[in-house]
Amino acid sequence: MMWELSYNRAALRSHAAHLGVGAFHRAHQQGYYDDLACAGGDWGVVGVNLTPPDLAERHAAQGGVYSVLTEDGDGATCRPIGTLLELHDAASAPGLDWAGISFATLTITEKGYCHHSGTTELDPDKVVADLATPETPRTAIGYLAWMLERRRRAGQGPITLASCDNVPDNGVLLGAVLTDYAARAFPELSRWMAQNVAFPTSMVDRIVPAMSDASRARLEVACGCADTLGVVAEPFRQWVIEDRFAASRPALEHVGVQVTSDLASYEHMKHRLLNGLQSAYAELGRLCGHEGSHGAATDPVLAAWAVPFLASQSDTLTCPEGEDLEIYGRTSLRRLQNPTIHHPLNQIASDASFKLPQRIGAPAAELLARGARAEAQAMVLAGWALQVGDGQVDCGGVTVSDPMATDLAALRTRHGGSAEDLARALLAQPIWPERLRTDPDFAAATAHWIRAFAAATPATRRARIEEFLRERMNA
Ligand code: CS2
Repeated sequence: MMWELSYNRAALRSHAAHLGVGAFHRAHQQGYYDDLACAGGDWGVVGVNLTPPDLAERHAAQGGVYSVLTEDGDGATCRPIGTLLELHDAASAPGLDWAGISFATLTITEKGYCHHSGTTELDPDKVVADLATPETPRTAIGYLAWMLERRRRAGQGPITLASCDNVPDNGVLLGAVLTDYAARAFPELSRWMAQNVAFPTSMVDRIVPAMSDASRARLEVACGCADTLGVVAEPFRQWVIEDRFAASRPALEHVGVQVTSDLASYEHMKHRLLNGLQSAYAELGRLCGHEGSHGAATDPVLAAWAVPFLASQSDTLTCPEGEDLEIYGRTSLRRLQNPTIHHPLNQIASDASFKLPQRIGAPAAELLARGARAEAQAMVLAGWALQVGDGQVDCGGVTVSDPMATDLAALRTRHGGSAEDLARALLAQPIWPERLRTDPDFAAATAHWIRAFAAATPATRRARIEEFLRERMNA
């Protein structure tokens, strides 16, 4: 079958680029570009993927068009997407000409920034190979620097690079690591960048689990043909971007993207409520025997636990314009309860050392600083302490991976005999905010929950969480 688009794909132009064409990008940003094309715009996207799987062949095989199936308990909608004009893998990407591109977005995951987690500092050890041969880069940071250097040498104009990953101040982080890398790789680039590159911060949101055989089968029934690029996602979507651009850009505000000068409040709300709850369920849910976020979010004990957790996370937030934190929290829980979205907890638990600092660590530190207890956050970090470095494959066939797994698992082995020592050793890691590293009461609360969860079965762990909820109600 041929996909039917309501616009002429041949009339689109490659003005935009995206680095990291995973399931998320295909289900999220591409939908906005496609909406623009449906409304008569001509912005198409050049996709670049530096890491496997190689998708260029699949993209070519189906003429560049694929489907997005959105589902929840109320029904399903399948739509074709035609705005991903080109797709380049690591082999062809370094030779790509970015001359016509004025706006580029990135979803390269939290660890893709080659930084020290919890900071905006480049970790030079992660770019050693790229710095040795900066014209054949392998990392996203090395790749962007090489594209900018070629742009500078060719006298081409300014460009906007918008990070869309779940890291705090993602535009600031991208600008900082890229400028540092550029200064080491190309003598004149960082000065040129200061005049010619804008790094808006942005917040993107849609739950898009990695595709499984089951979701691929549902997608293919819905779109009526084989589709190796298609994705299944929840219906909810949001994109908020800071009003900071260096060059021409798509009129995203015409298709529901919020362009604002107050990005931080949206970003914190999303990281701490939606992502915070996902990560909390990744740790506590696995301890209670769940494999996916739907199972955890519909477990009555864990659903009830979300209420005090979200309330304490909300206490650290400034409500963004047009939002309501209570409704946002309730909606977040409902989104995780979507029966059609099978999001393995092991997928969410992956790279926790790059996710938990902003999702759990920062709000916990802020609560402690104002004299509150942060007990729900200590429970999550206790769950992390007990499972970090496990790499078990029993949850939905997905393995947990984390760049710090080996070091953290070694700490776990060394301090496994004492909950206090383990809590102190893990909380002393530089990924956490200062306050968390030094607060004896938080370490004691974390140790308490490590003990409570350690020698227990999923059922008794649930019972301990239930007890915690009862005590809170009676307090
Ligand atoms: C998830 C996110 O795996 C994870 O880290 O928490 O991918 C989450 O589903 C998205 O941020 C939702 O927008």
